[in-house]
Parts: sequence; structure tokens; C-alpha cells
Amino acid sequence: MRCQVAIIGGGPSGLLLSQLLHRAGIDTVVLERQSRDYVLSRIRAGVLEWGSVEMLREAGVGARMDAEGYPHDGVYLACRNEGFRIDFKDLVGKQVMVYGQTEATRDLYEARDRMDGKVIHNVEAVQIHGADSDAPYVTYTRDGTEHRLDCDWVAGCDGFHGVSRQTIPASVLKEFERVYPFGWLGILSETPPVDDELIYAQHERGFALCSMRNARLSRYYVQVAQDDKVENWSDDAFWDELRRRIPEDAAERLVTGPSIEKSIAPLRSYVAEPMRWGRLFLVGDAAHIVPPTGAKGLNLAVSDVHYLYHALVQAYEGDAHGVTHYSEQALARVWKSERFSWSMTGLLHRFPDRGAFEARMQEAELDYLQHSRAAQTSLAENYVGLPY
Ligand code: FAS
Ligand code: PHB
Repeated sequence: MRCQVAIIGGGPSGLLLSQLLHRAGIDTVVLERQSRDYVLSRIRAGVLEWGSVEMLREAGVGARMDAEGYPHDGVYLACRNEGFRIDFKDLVGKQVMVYGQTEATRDLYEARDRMDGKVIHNVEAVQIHGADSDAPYVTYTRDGTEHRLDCDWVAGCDGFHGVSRQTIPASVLKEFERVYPFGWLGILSETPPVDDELIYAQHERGFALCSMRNARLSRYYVQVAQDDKVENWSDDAFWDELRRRIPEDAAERLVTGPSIEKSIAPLRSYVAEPMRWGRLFLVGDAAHIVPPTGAKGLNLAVSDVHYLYHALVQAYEGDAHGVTHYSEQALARVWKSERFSWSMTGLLHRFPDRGAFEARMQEAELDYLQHSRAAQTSLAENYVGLPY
């Protein structure tokens, strides 16, 4: 089998890249390790930067998002039982869209079906060959049969635990990592959200976040110890802890209910450089991870796709500038989002080794944010998404 661009990974980045390239007349094959149902069972991101909204619309998959998504003009930050609002619309004239990654991925799968896009599920033993040659190819097995896919380019959209990054020689790859000494315990519940907008709460006991998917589906998180286990947390224990950490008025409004999903996500910052090696490109979580405090993970995957999509279209038009500079262009935005996510995580979480001085620094920064338009403008322009 042969295609122009082999895409490893059928998550949001792989599907979006496949959809955009197909619409531009470039044929792709997506190789996905899991079943579609499994991919769609994962509960992950909830907030889209406006750049991501526009990319999904450009890919022809914005209709349900525009009908069912929630444009938000701001978020609340809360500490010491008091909340204040960061008004994106007033500060930077932009919004974000609350629309679950699961739904966006579902929309992408359905669009691939409509265009008869080639997405092959349940593949195993994917290997990339000749990435540093002019004739790369990918081998994989499916139902016990080995296959070979010849291509011009390979897009590694296979997430943090994928095979693509491992294909780049250790002598070439540079890795940067910060593992945080805590995780996020998340709950999805069929309950009305506690507020119309998100609440990020800093508290002595630890961070908490009130988010949502729609008017009947809420997403909540509390910071937990790095070695905590989801089985240590009954639903009641979760709701009690969440109430302790959010402002009293919100705690009084909180509608609780049985969790329909409950899991703990570890937090890390991670970047692999370069994001290109020969004819292999790394995209999304295959190249970088951010703590979810800044709502950047999915959005960074989309901005990588933006750069690679345009680079590949140009390459097929005879202009190699985009593919030549993809890594440095994508990394410039990646590092700025890493910085923002790292700073939001440092501001809002209780670090186990935090001393009295660091506690005062967090309080001072939140106090400065609450009363400075300049500080709020900086947070707002990062949260809604820096320009591509
Ligand atoms: P993905 O990991 O989504 O997709 C990679 C795909 O490649 C997967 O479907 C996988 O099955 C497949 N794959 C892997 N190895 C393969 C192989 N060898 N062969 C073939 N296929 C292979 N981001 C936010 O912005 N906000 C959040 O709240 C948030 N919460 C998260 C919670 C969790 C538990 C996790 C893990 C991530 C969270 N993220 C969040 C980040 C997440 O949304 C990612 O940024 C986003 O899924 C990135 O998309 P992809 O790069 O497509 O990677
Ligand atoms: C979510 O709704 O899952 C969500 C929202 C904002 C974040 C992280 C997660 O920063």
C-alpha cells in the first residue's frame, strides 16, 4: 500500500491532520492502535482556544461544536474563599469554547467516514523505517498479518507513549521534563455545572477546578498526592473535598451526583526536540505534555497540526520552507504554552515542600492578578491562545 502521508495515531491530532490534508487533495492513511470506541471512551480536554475552534471549522467539523459548544468570555480564579474574574472579552477581545475533546474527536471520525478517509484500527507493532531517507515506510500487523505502507512523509500523532518519538535516535533527541509532586483526580457527573464559567481555586488543602461539558454534564478536579489511588476516593469523599476548596457560595450551589467517570491523571511538563527528523514529524503529545492547569494539551496538538498541514501543502506545491522550519516554528509556540501551563500550575497548587515564603509568593501573585489589568491581560492572552 502507498500514500502521501502516513499518520500514526487516530486521536485528535492524527484525525485533524488527515482531514485537513484530504480536503487539500493529499492522501493519507491513519494507523490507530485502539478501536474507535476505545479512543472515544477517553475523557480528556474540555476547553478549546479560539485558534482550535477555527481549525476545526476549517476542517469542516465545526457544525456540532458551534451548535452545542459553549463560548466563554472569562474564567474565575479563587483563593481564600474569594473569587475574581478574568474577562477575556474585555481584556483581549477573544473567547474560548467549552467543548469536550471526546466530542471533537467524534466529529472528526464522522467527517473521516463521510470522506471515506482511511483510518485503520487495532494495528499492532507499528514501526517506522527509513525516516531519514527519501523513501520512508511504515510496517504494522493487523489480525496477525504484516503490512507495509510506503509514503512520502510520516506524521507521528501517537501520543506520549507512542512509537514515533522513539524512532528518533537518542543522539539526536533532546528531552526536557518536570514531573509535579501531585496529580489531578477528575470526576464527570450528570449534574448541572456549579457556575456558568470555570472556577480555578487555590486552597491550603490543594487546587480544585470546576468545569463542565454542557448544561447537564459537569467536570470537576481536585489535586491529590502523587501516589494517591482512585480507589481511595468514594464519590462522597470527592464532593466533600471539592466543597472545602471552592468559595463558600459555590460550595452551597454545588449539585452532586454519582460519578460516571473518575480517574487520576499525573502532571508533568515535557518537551522533546527536535519535532522533525528526516521525513518524520512529531505532533501533539508525541512531542510535548503540559499540566492541564492551562488547558493547553489538546490546543497545542491543534497548533502543531496547523503548522504541519500548511507545511505539507506547500511541500507538494514545491516549497520546502514549511517542512524545513516546522520544528522550530512549532516549538516556539510549544515553549510559550509550556511556560504558561507551568506558571499556572505553580500559582494554583499546594506543593508539598512549599515553605512560608513560597506561600506568600503565591498569595502576592494572586493579589497582583486580582488588582492589575496588565497582569490579567497577560493571563487572558495566554489562556485564549497566543497567535499561531
Ligand atoms: P492522543 O494521546 O490523544 O492520541 C494518540 C493516539 O495514538 C491514541 O489514540 C493512541 O491509541 C494512538 N497510539 C499510541 N501509540 C500508537 C502506536 N504505536 N500505533 C498506533 N497508534 C498509537 N488536555 C487539555 O487541554 N485539558 C485536559 O483537561 C486534559 N486532560 C487530560 C487527561 C488525561 C488522562 C490525559 C492522558 C491527557 C489530558 N489532556 C488534557 C491532554 C490531551 O487532551 C492531549 O493533549 C491530547 O489528547 C493530544 O492529542 P494527540 O496528540 O492526538 O494524542
Ligand atoms: C476540563 O474541562 O476537563 C478542563 C478545563 C480546563 C482545564 C483543564 C481541564 O484547565
